[in-house]
Amino acid sequence: MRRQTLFLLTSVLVLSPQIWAADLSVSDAWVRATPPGKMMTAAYATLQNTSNATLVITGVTSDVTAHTSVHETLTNRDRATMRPVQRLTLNAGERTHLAPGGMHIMLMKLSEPLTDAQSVDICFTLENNEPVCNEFSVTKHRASMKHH
Ligand SMILES: [Cu+2]
Repeated sequence: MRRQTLFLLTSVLVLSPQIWAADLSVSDAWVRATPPGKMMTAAYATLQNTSNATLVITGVTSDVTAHTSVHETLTNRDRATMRPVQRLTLNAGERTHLAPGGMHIMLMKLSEPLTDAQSVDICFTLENNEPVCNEFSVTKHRASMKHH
């Protein structure tokens, strides 16, 4: 990183404490192991905005595929379809669940299957904030997850 860039970053930190104080807490983070023959899967977690300001998630990235996005599930006449969520807004203190059948993180075009005991790094891109990254455990069944 160049000296000028570092100086700019430092200035932003000093001048905008209200923006940088915003925080996203990610818990119960897990990824479903890929079913046989499938090179896609979904990740789930509980998200909480632990700050006093509104947080907006504008994207999501992972270390296993460039094709990572937040999806919501819509049910229309008994047919479930998924569509990307461009902006996920969490009000101060608000908690939301990414869970099977609802909102989830979609991991597509994987280059290798994901199996039990692996983990995936997933980062949430936040508006006006640094990304928040978390380790997601790969598991076949949610029940086998260890709570900590
Ligand atoms: Cu999806």
